Amino acid sequence: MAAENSLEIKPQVGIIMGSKSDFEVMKNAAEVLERLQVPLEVRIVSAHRTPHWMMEYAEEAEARGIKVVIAGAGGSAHLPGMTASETSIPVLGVAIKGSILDGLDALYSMVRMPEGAPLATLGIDVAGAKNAALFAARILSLNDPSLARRLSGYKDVMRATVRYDDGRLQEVGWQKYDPKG
Ligand code: AIR
Repeated sequence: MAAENSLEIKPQVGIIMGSKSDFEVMKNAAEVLERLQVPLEVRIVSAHRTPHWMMEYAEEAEARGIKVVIAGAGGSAHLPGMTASETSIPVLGVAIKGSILDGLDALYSMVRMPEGAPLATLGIDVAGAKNAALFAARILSLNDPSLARRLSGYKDVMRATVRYDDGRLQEVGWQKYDPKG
């Protein structure tokens, strides 16, 4: 049993979210990290519905080998900030748009952290979740040259995609161009 456990790959990034209703957005962060071969875990942790579990998660994350936490929440989004207050590892916040106020409520609650409790706020919804994953990978790549190479490959693909799109646009002309085609 012990040998089996020692072979387990420990997650380096913890993706947490306030509710299962955040999952469709936050899974984008998981997909980016998986593509970059960064070990991760995905958990539901609510600052308001399970405050003790949130504190436990934040307190224990570093000792479990987590190096960066990505925290997504909507509305009164206290999860990212409270997690950042309880741990010393970097916490990246993702504001979930939700059905009202366009996610500005969550965004403001993250960017208005008081001095002394830093929380990196990446943005709203899918772009925020993906950029949080890329940012987490950049942090980890400082001590992981092969991850740095994979990140560079990710950028190469992104650049090639834009050049391909522009090539198609020039080929067919803007009058006939169908961006979904
Ligand atoms: N939330 C959950 N616990 C505390 C907060 N702030 C957030 C979730 C979700 C929103 O409340 O992150 O974005 C709505 O949650 P639900 O479960 O009602 O869909």
